[in-house]
Amino acid sequence: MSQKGAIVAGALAPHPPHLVYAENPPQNEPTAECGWEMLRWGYERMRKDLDQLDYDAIVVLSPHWQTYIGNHILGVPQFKSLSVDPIFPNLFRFHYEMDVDVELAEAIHSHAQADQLTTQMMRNPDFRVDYGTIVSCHLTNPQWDKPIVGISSCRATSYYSVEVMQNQARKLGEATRRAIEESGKRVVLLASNSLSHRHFVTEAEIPEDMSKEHIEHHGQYLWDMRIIEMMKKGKSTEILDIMPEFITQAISECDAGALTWMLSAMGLPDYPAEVYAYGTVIGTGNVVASWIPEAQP
Ligand code: 2X7
Ligand code: FE2
Repeated sequence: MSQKGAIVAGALAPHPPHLVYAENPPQNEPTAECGWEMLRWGYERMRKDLDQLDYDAIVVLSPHWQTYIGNHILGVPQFKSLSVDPIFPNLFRFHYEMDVDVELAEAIHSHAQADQLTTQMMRNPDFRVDYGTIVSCHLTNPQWDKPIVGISSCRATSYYSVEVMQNQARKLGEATRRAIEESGKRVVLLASNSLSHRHFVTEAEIPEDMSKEHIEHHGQYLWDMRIIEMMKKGKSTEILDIMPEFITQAISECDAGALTWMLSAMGLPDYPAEVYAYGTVIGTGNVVASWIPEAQP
Protein backbone atom coordinates (compact mmCIF):
# COMPACT_ATOMS: atom_id res chain seq x y z
CA MET A 1 0.00 0.00 0.00
CA SER A 2 1.37 3.41 -0.87
CA GLN A 3 -0.75 5.76 1.24
CA LYS A 4 0.36 6.39 4.82
CA GLY A 5 -1.69 4.49 7.38
CA ALA A 6 -3.34 6.22 10.31
CA ILE A 7 -4.93 5.71 13.69
CA VAL A 8 -8.40 7.07 12.96
CA ALA A 9 -9.65 6.70 16.53
CA GLY A 10 -8.56 5.57 19.93
CA ALA A 11 -11.19 4.45 22.41
CA LEU A 12 -11.32 3.65 26.08
CA ALA A 13 -13.50 0.57 25.83
CA PRO A 14 -14.00 -1.19 29.19
CA HIS A 15 -14.81 -4.88 29.23
CA PRO A 16 -17.05 -5.88 32.17
CA PRO A 17 -18.80 -9.00 30.84
CA HIS A 18 -21.93 -7.67 32.55
CA LEU A 19 -22.40 -5.23 29.66
CA VAL A 20 -22.57 -8.02 27.09
CA TYR A 21 -24.81 -10.06 29.38
CA ALA A 22 -27.22 -7.11 29.67
CA GLU A 23 -27.33 -6.66 25.85
CA ASN A 24 -28.50 -10.26 25.25
CA PRO A 25 -26.63 -10.85 21.97
CA PRO A 26 -27.30 -14.24 20.34
CA GLN A 27 -23.69 -15.35 20.97
CA ASN A 28 -24.09 -15.23 24.78
CA GLU A 29 -25.88 -18.12 26.53
CA PRO A 30 -27.10 -16.42 29.76
CA THR A 31 -29.89 -13.87 29.39
CA ALA A 32 -30.56 -10.71 31.38
CA GLU A 33 -33.58 -8.50 31.95
CA CYS A 34 -31.62 -5.22 31.58
CA GLY A 35 -28.82 -3.43 33.44
CA TRP A 36 -25.91 -0.94 33.27
CA GLU A 37 -27.77 1.24 30.74
CA MET A 38 -25.55 4.32 31.11
CA LEU A 39 -22.51 2.41 29.92
CA ARG A 40 -24.37 0.45 27.25
CA TRP A 41 -25.98 3.57 25.83
CA GLY A 42 -22.58 5.26 25.95
CA TYR A 43 -21.18 2.46 23.84
CA GLU A 44 -24.13 2.93 21.47
CA ARG A 45 -23.18 6.59 20.98
CA MET A 46 -19.53 5.72 20.51
CA ARG A 47 -20.47 3.16 17.84
CA LYS A 48 -22.34 5.88 15.94
CA ASP A 49 -19.19 8.03 15.87
CA LEU A 50 -16.92 5.15 14.87
CA ASP A 51 -19.37 4.12 12.14
CA GLN A 52 -18.68 7.48 10.45
CA LEU A 53 -15.03 6.50 10.05
CA ASP A 54 -13.82 4.31 7.29
CA TYR A 55 -11.41 1.82 8.90
CA ASP A 56 -9.76 -1.52 8.17
CA ALA A 57 -8.91 -3.10 11.53
CA ILE A 58 -9.20 -2.89 15.31
CA VAL A 59 -6.13 -3.23 17.55
CA VAL A 60 -6.93 -4.01 21.18
CA LEU A 61 -4.76 -4.41 24.29
CA SER A 62 -6.44 -6.44 27.02
CA PRO A 63 -5.61 -6.78 30.75
CA HIS A 64 -7.07 -10.30 30.83
CA TRP A 65 -4.52 -11.80 28.49
CA GLN A 66 -1.61 -11.68 30.89
CA THR A 67 1.88 -12.64 29.75
CA TYR A 68 5.07 -12.43 31.77
CA ILE A 69 7.75 -12.52 29.06
CA GLY A 70 6.86 -9.41 27.10
CA ASN A 71 3.72 -8.68 25.08
CA HIS A 72 2.24 -11.41 22.90
CA ILE A 73 0.22 -10.70 19.75
CA LEU A 74 -2.48 -12.89 18.17
CA GLY A 75 -1.02 -14.41 15.01
CA VAL A 76 -3.58 -16.91 13.70
CA PRO A 77 -6.02 -15.79 10.94
CA GLN A 78 -9.24 -17.01 12.63
CA PHE A 79 -10.38 -17.97 16.09
CA LYS A 80 -13.65 -19.67 16.97
CA SER A 81 -14.52 -21.00 20.40
CA LEU A 82 -16.56 -20.55 23.56
CA SER A 83 -15.30 -17.95 26.04
CA VAL A 84 -16.42 -18.46 29.63
CA ASP A 85 -15.63 -15.79 32.20
CA PRO A 86 -13.74 -17.53 35.03
CA ILE A 87 -15.38 -15.37 37.74
CA PHE A 88 -18.79 -14.86 36.11
CA PRO A 89 -19.65 -18.08 34.22
CA ASN A 90 -23.27 -17.27 35.11
CA LEU A 91 -23.10 -14.10 32.97
CA PHE A 92 -20.68 -14.78 30.15
CA ARG A 93 -20.61 -17.91 27.99
CA PHE A 94 -19.95 -16.32 24.63
CA HIS A 95 -19.55 -18.12 21.29
CA TYR A 96 -17.08 -16.03 19.34
CA GLU A 97 -15.68 -16.06 15.84
CA MET A 98 -13.06 -13.50 14.91
CA ASP A 99 -10.74 -12.72 12.04
CA VAL A 100 -7.23 -11.52 12.82
CA ASP A 101 -5.20 -9.08 10.73
CA VAL A 102 -2.03 -11.19 10.95
CA GLU A 103 -0.12 -8.89 8.59
CA LEU A 104 -0.67 -5.90 10.85
CA ALA A 105 0.04 -8.01 13.95
CA GLU A 106 3.40 -9.05 12.47
CA ALA A 107 4.21 -5.45 11.57
CA ILE A 108 3.61 -4.35 15.18
CA HIS A 109 5.76 -7.24 16.39
CA SER A 110 8.64 -6.26 14.03
CA HIS A 111 8.53 -2.60 15.02
CA ALA A 112 8.47 -3.53 18.70
CA GLN A 113 11.45 -5.85 18.19
CA ALA A 114 13.35 -3.11 16.38
CA ASP A 115 12.83 -0.98 19.51
CA GLN A 116 14.28 -3.75 21.72
CA LEU A 117 10.92 -4.59 23.24
CA THR A 118 10.19 -8.23 24.06
CA THR A 119 7.26 -9.43 21.93
CA GLN A 120 6.13 -12.79 20.57
CA MET A 121 3.60 -13.88 17.98
CA MET A 122 0.96 -16.25 19.41
CA ARG A 123 0.56 -19.03 16.81
CA ASN A 124 -1.52 -21.63 18.67
CA PRO A 125 -4.75 -22.17 16.66
CA ASP A 126 -6.48 -23.63 19.75
CA PHE A 127 -5.73 -20.60 21.91
CA ARG A 128 -8.81 -19.30 23.75
CA VAL A 129 -9.07 -15.55 23.33
CA ASP A 130 -9.57 -13.74 26.67
CA TYR A 131 -12.89 -12.14 27.60
CA GLY A 132 -11.40 -8.61 27.82
CA THR A 133 -10.57 -8.67 24.12
CA ILE A 134 -13.93 -10.20 23.22
CA VAL A 135 -16.11 -7.86 25.30
CA SER A 136 -14.41 -4.63 24.15
CA CYS A 137 -14.50 -5.74 20.50
CA HIS A 138 -18.12 -6.87 20.71
CA LEU A 139 -19.37 -3.66 22.31
CA THR A 140 -17.40 -1.51 19.85
CA ASN A 141 -18.34 -3.49 16.74
CA PRO A 142 -21.11 -6.07 17.40
CA GLN A 143 -21.15 -7.02 13.70
CA TRP A 144 -17.62 -8.44 14.06
CA ASP A 145 -16.95 -7.37 10.47
CA LYS A 146 -13.45 -5.94 11.08
CA PRO A 147 -10.31 -7.99 11.66
CA ILE A 148 -8.71 -7.74 15.07
CA VAL A 149 -5.15 -7.49 16.32
CA GLY A 150 -5.05 -8.63 19.96
CA ILE A 151 -2.15 -7.65 22.21
CA SER A 152 -1.53 -9.12 25.66
CA SER A 153 -0.67 -7.20 28.80
CA CYS A 154 2.92 -7.75 29.88
CA ARG A 155 2.89 -7.89 33.67
CA ALA A 156 6.22 -6.13 34.23
CA THR A 157 4.83 -4.62 37.46
CA SER A 158 5.20 -8.03 39.08
CA TYR A 159 8.93 -8.32 38.31
CA TYR A 160 9.90 -4.64 38.31
CA SER A 161 7.55 -1.76 39.10
CA VAL A 162 4.50 0.16 37.91
CA GLU A 163 6.85 2.70 36.31
CA VAL A 164 8.74 0.07 34.28
CA MET A 165 5.48 -1.42 33.02
CA GLN A 166 4.12 1.98 32.04
CA ASN A 167 7.33 2.86 30.20
CA GLN A 168 7.13 -0.39 28.24
CA ALA A 169 3.52 0.39 27.33
CA ARG A 170 4.59 3.82 26.04
CA LYS A 171 7.27 2.32 23.84
CA LEU A 172 4.88 -0.33 22.55
CA GLY A 173 2.43 2.46 21.67
CA GLU A 174 5.08 4.27 19.65
CA ALA A 175 6.01 1.05 17.82
CA THR A 176 2.31 0.40 17.14
CA ARG A 177 1.91 3.84 15.60
CA ARG A 178 4.88 3.35 13.28
CA ALA A 179 3.66 -0.09 12.21
CA ILE A 180 0.19 1.31 11.40
CA GLU A 181 1.60 4.25 9.44
CA GLU A 182 3.77 1.92 7.38
CA SER A 183 0.89 -0.53 6.81
CA GLY A 184 -1.19 2.03 4.89
CA LYS A 185 -4.24 0.93 6.91
CA ARG A 186 -6.79 2.94 8.82
CA VAL A 187 -7.03 1.54 12.33
CA VAL A 188 -9.08 1.95 15.52
CA LEU A 189 -7.25 1.30 18.81
CA LEU A 190 -9.06 0.00 21.90
CA ALA A 191 -7.74 0.35 25.43
CA SER A 192 -9.76 -2.38 27.09
CA ASN A 193 -9.91 -1.40 30.73
CA SER A 194 -11.88 0.04 33.64
CA LEU A 195 -10.49 3.07 35.52
CA SER A 196 -10.76 2.51 39.29
CA HIS A 197 -10.95 -1.16 40.06
CA ARG A 198 -11.98 -1.79 43.65
CA HIS A 199 -14.91 -4.17 43.34
CA PHE A 200 -17.52 -5.96 45.40
CA VAL A 201 -16.67 -9.45 46.60
CA THR A 202 -20.23 -10.77 46.68
CA GLU A 203 -22.76 -10.77 43.87
CA ALA A 204 -26.36 -9.52 44.17
CA GLU A 205 -29.00 -12.24 43.93
CA ILE A 206 -30.07 -10.72 40.59
CA PRO A 207 -26.82 -9.50 38.95
CA GLU A 208 -28.67 -6.81 36.96
CA ASP A 209 -30.42 -5.40 40.05
CA MET A 210 -29.35 -1.78 39.63
CA SER A 211 -30.48 -0.85 43.13
CA LYS A 212 -27.30 -2.64 44.28
CA GLU A 213 -24.88 -0.96 41.84
CA HIS A 214 -22.69 1.92 43.06
CA ILE A 215 -19.04 2.92 43.31
CA GLU A 216 -17.21 0.73 45.83
CA HIS A 217 -15.41 3.65 47.51
CA HIS A 218 -15.74 7.46 47.29
CA GLY A 219 -11.97 7.95 47.06
CA GLN A 220 -11.76 5.93 43.87
CA TYR A 221 -14.69 7.89 42.42
CA LEU A 222 -12.77 11.13 43.05
CA TRP A 223 -9.78 9.65 41.25
CA ASP A 224 -11.99 8.66 38.28
CA MET A 225 -13.40 12.19 38.09
CA ARG A 226 -9.91 13.67 38.14
CA ILE A 227 -8.79 11.46 35.24
CA ILE A 228 -11.99 12.17 33.26
CA GLU A 229 -11.54 15.93 33.73
CA MET A 230 -8.05 15.59 32.28
CA MET A 231 -9.38 13.56 29.34
CA LYS A 232 -11.96 16.23 28.63
CA LYS A 233 -9.26 18.92 28.66
CA GLY A 234 -6.89 17.05 26.36
CA LYS A 235 -4.30 16.56 29.07
CA SER A 236 -2.91 13.20 27.99
CA THR A 237 0.65 13.98 29.05
CA GLU A 238 -0.54 14.90 32.53
CA ILE A 239 -2.62 11.70 32.72
CA LEU A 240 0.50 9.64 32.03
CA ASP A 241 2.44 11.70 34.59
CA ILE A 242 0.04 10.76 37.39
CA MET A 243 -0.67 7.24 36.08
CA PRO A 244 1.54 5.38 38.62
CA GLU A 245 -0.12 7.21 41.52
CA PHE A 246 -3.62 6.61 40.08
CA ILE A 247 -2.87 2.91 39.61
CA THR A 248 -1.62 2.53 43.14
CA GLN A 249 -4.31 4.60 44.88
CA ALA A 250 -7.37 3.47 42.90
CA ILE A 251 -6.12 -0.06 42.13
CA SER A 252 -6.76 1.02 38.56
CA GLU A 253 -6.99 -1.49 35.75
CA CYS A 254 -4.82 1.01 33.83
CA ASP A 255 -2.05 -1.05 35.43
CA ALA A 256 -2.34 -3.29 32.36
CA GLY A 257 -0.82 -0.53 30.25
CA ALA A 258 -3.72 -0.36 27.78
CA LEU A 259 -4.59 3.33 28.17
CA THR A 260 -0.91 4.35 28.26
CA TRP A 261 -0.23 2.28 25.11
CA MET A 262 -3.18 3.84 23.28
CA LEU A 263 -2.48 7.47 24.23
CA SER A 264 1.19 7.01 23.34
CA ALA A 265 0.31 5.47 19.97
CA MET A 266 -1.84 8.52 19.30
CA GLY A 267 1.03 10.88 20.13
CA LEU A 268 -0.52 12.01 23.46
CA PRO A 269 -3.56 13.90 22.14
CA ASP A 270 -3.88 17.48 23.36
CA TYR A 271 -7.50 17.76 22.20
CA PRO A 272 -10.50 16.74 24.33
CA ALA A 273 -11.74 13.18 24.45
CA GLU A 274 -15.42 12.61 23.71
CA VAL A 275 -16.70 11.10 26.94
CA TYR A 276 -19.86 9.06 26.25
CA ALA A 277 -20.49 7.53 29.67
CA TYR A 278 -19.26 6.88 33.17
CA GLY A 279 -20.76 4.06 35.20
CA THR A 280 -19.95 1.44 37.78
CA VAL A 281 -19.97 -2.32 37.38
CA ILE A 282 -19.74 -4.33 40.62
CA GLY A 283 -18.30 -1.16 42.16
CA THR A 284 -15.56 -0.48 39.56
CA GLY A 285 -15.39 2.85 37.66
CA ASN A 286 -15.78 2.63 33.88
CA VAL A 287 -15.56 5.26 31.14
CA VAL A 288 -16.44 4.94 27.48
CA ALA A 289 -14.55 7.61 25.53
CA SER A 290 -12.95 8.26 22.17
CA TRP A 291 -10.23 10.42 20.66
CA ILE A 292 -10.86 11.04 16.95
CA PRO A 293 -8.12 13.09 15.25
CA GLU A 294 -10.15 13.70 12.08
CA ALA A 295 -13.00 15.24 14.09
CA GLN A 296 -10.73 17.99 15.42
CA PRO A 297 -11.08 21.53 13.99
O1 2X7 B 1 -12.92 -7.58 34.13
C1 2X7 B 1 -13.79 -7.00 34.76
C2 2X7 B 1 -13.63 -5.62 35.06
N1 2X7 B 1 -12.60 -5.09 34.67
C3 2X7 B 1 -14.57 -4.83 35.75
C4 2X7 B 1 -15.75 -5.16 36.30
C5 2X7 B 1 -16.39 -6.39 36.32
C6 2X7 B 1 -15.90 -7.55 35.83
O2 2X7 B 1 -14.82 -7.77 35.10
FE1 FE2 C 1 -11.15 -6.44 33.83
